[in-house]
Amino acid sequence: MTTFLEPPVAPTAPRWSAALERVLAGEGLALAAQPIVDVARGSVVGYELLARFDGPHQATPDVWFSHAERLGLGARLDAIVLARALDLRDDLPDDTFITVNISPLHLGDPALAAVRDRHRSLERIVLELTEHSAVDDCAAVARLLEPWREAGAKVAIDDAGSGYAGLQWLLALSPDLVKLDRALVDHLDEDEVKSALVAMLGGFADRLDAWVLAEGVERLAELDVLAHLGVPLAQGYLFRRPTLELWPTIEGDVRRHLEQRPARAVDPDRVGALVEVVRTRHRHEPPALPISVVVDGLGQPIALDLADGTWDRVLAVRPDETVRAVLERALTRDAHWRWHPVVCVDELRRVVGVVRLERLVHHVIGGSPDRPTTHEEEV
Ligand code: G
Ligand code: MN
Repeated sequence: MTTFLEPPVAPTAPRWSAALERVLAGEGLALAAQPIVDVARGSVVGYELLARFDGPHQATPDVWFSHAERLGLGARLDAIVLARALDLRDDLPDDTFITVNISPLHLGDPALAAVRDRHRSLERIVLELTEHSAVDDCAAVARLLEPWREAGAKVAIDDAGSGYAGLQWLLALSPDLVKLDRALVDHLDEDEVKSALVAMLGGFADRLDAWVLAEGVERLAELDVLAHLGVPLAQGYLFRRPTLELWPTIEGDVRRHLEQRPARAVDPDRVGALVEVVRTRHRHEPPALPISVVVDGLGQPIALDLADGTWDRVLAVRPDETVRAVLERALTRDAHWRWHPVVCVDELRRVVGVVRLERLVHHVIGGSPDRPTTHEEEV
């Protein structure tokens, strides 16, 4: 695939410097949004925000960004896009996030740091690290990310599996989200090598505790293979093209296709069968008795709120882990919290419920504790 990242040097070259200064002053820049879809549920869980320019010349966003870079304005351009994204966050639908593209080379730039420091928290913001030239020093990028992570931002590696974002990046940056390059997704239903690579990257992401997002999904056949491989998130023209409309929903026929897939059966030997639904609450809300889970803006667990008013750490488990394996993990915890419930989370690490230790023990020794009725039953 050829992209024209090099600025054209025709004698009629538009006055990029003036055009960019206008954008940096806040004019002629708009953010388009493209939905990010939870493959298992068919719901929108987030939006990638993409810069769109209306300037004196018909140039694609890539060309704008490369001219900005050439003129030393790249970080300021990333900064104004991020600032706009943060303004839009106030109207973001519940339990969704936004992703913004940022060059890793700009993370330490004062223009970007200023935007970061103007906000109390960067919760619900995912920084997509996009780089079209090889960045050798992954460790330096990881250090630059620290203040962003401390402020609550999550990190995505864009174009994973392409030549630029290899396994080394994933290891060094330990991202929250791995965005599979479009080229890997394109016709993967007809290409065993691509689907094997996606499965491999999925396994790798699991180890890093990251979620995988497949980009550039254009065909239902691709979506079905991705779902079969357990890829939790997807994005692409199939669902919706980027649009200036906030906040875009997905095409009705694709949503129906996702909703009509049969629900997975509950295996009695997996912890999913022992989950009890409990109240979740945000940090500032009052506790709910006897137990509740404190969650962040994405519904991911921060702490377990115990009946005696104390908070504790969370041991997060997935519904498809075996009861025995979870019990073993739970019992390796320090004595003070060994017997506390574990928190069951879905593919996006959102709270599904809790599992009490006594239920796990009962199951393993063959007793029959009261069966919860809150889990998904096969229909
Ligand atoms: O690398 P990054 O993911 O940031 O690229 C985003 C670009 O990809 C946007 O300009 C968007 O318009 C484009 N895009 C989004 N979905 C699709 C798709 O399904 N197919 C193709 N070819 N391009 C897409
Ligand atoms: Mn991107």
